Amino acid sequence: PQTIFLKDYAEPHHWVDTVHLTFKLAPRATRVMSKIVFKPNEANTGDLILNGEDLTLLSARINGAAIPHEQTDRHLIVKQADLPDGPFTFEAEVEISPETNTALEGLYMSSGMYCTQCEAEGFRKITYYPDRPDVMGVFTVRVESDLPVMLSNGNPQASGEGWAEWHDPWPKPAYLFALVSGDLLAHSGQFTTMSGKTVDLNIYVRKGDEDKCAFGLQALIDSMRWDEQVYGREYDLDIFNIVAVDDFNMGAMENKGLNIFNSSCVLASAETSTDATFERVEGIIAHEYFHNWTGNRITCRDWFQLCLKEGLTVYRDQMFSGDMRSHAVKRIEEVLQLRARQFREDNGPLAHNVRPESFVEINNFYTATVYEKGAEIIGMLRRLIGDEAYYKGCNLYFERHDGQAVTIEDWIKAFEDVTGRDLTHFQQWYSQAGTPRLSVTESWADGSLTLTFTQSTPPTPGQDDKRPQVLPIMIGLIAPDGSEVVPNTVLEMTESTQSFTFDNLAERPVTSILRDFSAPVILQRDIDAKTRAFLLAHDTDPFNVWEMGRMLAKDTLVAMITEGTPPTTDYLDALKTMLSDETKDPAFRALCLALPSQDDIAQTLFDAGTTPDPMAIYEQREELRHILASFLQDILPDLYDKNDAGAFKPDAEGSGKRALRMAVLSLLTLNDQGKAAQKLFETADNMTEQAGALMALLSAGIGQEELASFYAQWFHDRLVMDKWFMMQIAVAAPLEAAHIAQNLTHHSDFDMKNPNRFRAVFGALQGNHGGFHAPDGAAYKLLADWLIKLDPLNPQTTARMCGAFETWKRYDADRQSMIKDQLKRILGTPNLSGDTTEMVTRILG
Ligand code: HT7
Ligand code: ZN
Repeated sequence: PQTIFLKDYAEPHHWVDTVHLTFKLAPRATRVMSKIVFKPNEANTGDLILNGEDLTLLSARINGAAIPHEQTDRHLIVKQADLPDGPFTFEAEVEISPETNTALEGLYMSSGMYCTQCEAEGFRKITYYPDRPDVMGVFTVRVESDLPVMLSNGNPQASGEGWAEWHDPWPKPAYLFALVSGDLLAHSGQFTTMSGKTVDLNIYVRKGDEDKCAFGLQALIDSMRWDEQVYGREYDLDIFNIVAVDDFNMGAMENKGLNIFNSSCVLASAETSTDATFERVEGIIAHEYFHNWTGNRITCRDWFQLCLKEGLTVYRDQMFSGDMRSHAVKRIEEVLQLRARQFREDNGPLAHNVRPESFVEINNFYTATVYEKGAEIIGMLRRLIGDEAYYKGCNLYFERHDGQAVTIEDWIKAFEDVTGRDLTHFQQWYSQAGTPRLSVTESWADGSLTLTFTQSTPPTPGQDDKRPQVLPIMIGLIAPDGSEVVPNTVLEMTESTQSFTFDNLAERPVTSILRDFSAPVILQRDIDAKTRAFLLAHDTDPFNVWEMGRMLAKDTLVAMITEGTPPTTDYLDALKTMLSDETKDPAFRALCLALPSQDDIAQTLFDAGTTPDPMAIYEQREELRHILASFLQDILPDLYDKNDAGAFKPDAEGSGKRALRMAVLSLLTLNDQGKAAQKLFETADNMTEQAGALMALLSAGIGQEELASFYAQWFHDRLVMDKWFMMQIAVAAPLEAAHIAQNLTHHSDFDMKNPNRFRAVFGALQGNHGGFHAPDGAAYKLLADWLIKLDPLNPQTTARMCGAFETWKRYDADRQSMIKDQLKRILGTPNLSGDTTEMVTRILG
């Protein structure tokens, strides 16, 4: 496989005007007829280069005549000398086999339906085409099928028995092409846009799933309205279709007018879905819808610019979810996720720039860094320039680049133009990997407080020397009486070391630093117990209140693990006070009660220069759970009763109460031998509580009967069964996890070809830190065995799951050597895919 470099970008030799495609669908012999009008690119003339993989070419003509052409396993090339002058029409007929396409890229079949996934480079598995995002064409598609529903992008144009035609007036790159055909039912609605146009909305699902669409449809309507109200962006077709597909490598795909969703990210009902699922569905529907402007109308010039659409769209979906629910709670959840996924990536062998400079397989760069750090960059930009300039800049970007394929430079330029600022230094966030460490000291004299910040970023693979980043550090100052003397203030740090002074202060205030997590850094602050307790009680920034509690919990666990010190009353009392404070949102209190994950503790220990012992981490975290259960025993039953949300509604209020109730139940179960959890398991009318009760029981080492009855109740529902597989592995004791996972791979409902099921088992195994790092190395071996089996079928999912091994350098010599052995075994597998080869090679370093 070849490495592709950003610096080598060159425009294509040919642009596309129009594309006509006809699909005669058949499981093993689909015919695809294409008619493409090309025009030469006068700025870069040359051969006609078309991508194509796994295609059987039946015919190729230019302007109606057969043409001399070269064909390799990846291209069809027509020499410039053999091309007519000026525009020409290329026609081809190819045959493909969707039924045997297990990679789920291109045209494939899932549960009897035809569907496509073309991002990033899947269109080349459908027909010969310049499959690159800067080539945009107007598509007309005819589908011929035995199945009743036939969909493609854009607006429906005509249809008859066994055929349908679609026309998409908006020029688009091939990665946004989509086609679906199946025996599907639609859950339908309408939306009237800000200019009064009516848009038909449909969510297409398999029979039996039609009662799980209402929430998704409402989320779509809310997203459409929000994008009009907040960004002024209106939808631009007569119809917006969503299709739920069971076999899908990622969450969803924003194809123009025809979003395709992993069914786990669109279907939701109270009985079968947890609050977390409802929240995810709402967020992903919004994300894919928002791509219509940030990604589709304005797309990426090349795949190195992926963060241009993904970082911005994640930022937009985060803002939306904050507006729909609670900004404070959402921000804490975002940071938890960022630290768990992106910091982990940024501090290991897979660290890369938000805009990478090279790749072998672009699918390996749909990462937390591109998505989540990409979103953090947008948040920082907004904080630095202010809300008004942010929206002005966005509007300028939309106006200036509508219909274009652009770069990060184009995005930044819009903000330079509206603010008059030079954002060159800020733009370095896209080209420097690694998480900055930020430390701070304070000095106080004569009514002046000086904060001195120092930043440094550790080396990452291929980038030894790091420069200071531009950091918006939001702070607040609080007087000893608890009043805020300096409200939210953004300090703009650009140097390695920089001081900021606040004058005319009557008394020395307490500083609240990095409010709302205003920059994606690791804050290293020596903070004494008194200051921390003060901030816990008085900080007006909810993120920092949570953060103080988090630090207390982490320090407590680290001291238990490394020194055998029992928890201090500081921590226990603070937690009790917080939990009992009914002025605080239950969702927020639930987040305060949740202990840091084992993986988080392992990284914290490693950062502090200690080799983490996964067994000690597991045992001490369990010990702390027992200590909390006992210390809080007088308030737990009451908290449990008071947070009964009543009839299920998947809104912020109900889900917040249930989150607190389930977190409480998990501790309560350690005190009452599972009585409350068993009762709830039997009586719950919603999955949040049923699964919450089951998890509480399993986490306490009981609940096998309930696990069996859960199976008996839900074996027919594939999404609930994913939970059944996942839960028992996720909470298994370290020495049992690999064994349980292995047994489950023999279960008749285990299907390695279904990415959701594969992830339910092996995602849960790698997420069970103690179990994955059990001393015998059984989990390492089991995962490697299955990655080797999956790779020939589905390289994309295999490569992604290799990330389980990315933290190997944290651990002791024995574990390092066991992991390396498995990685080398994977790498030594004959015919290993390029995707997996690239990932394993990078992880090994
Ligand atoms: N833009 C979509 C990315 C995506 C994808 C990428 C590679 C392989 C399969 C895929 N399915 C979807 C999803 C998104 O970010 O909106
Ligand atoms: Zn996206």
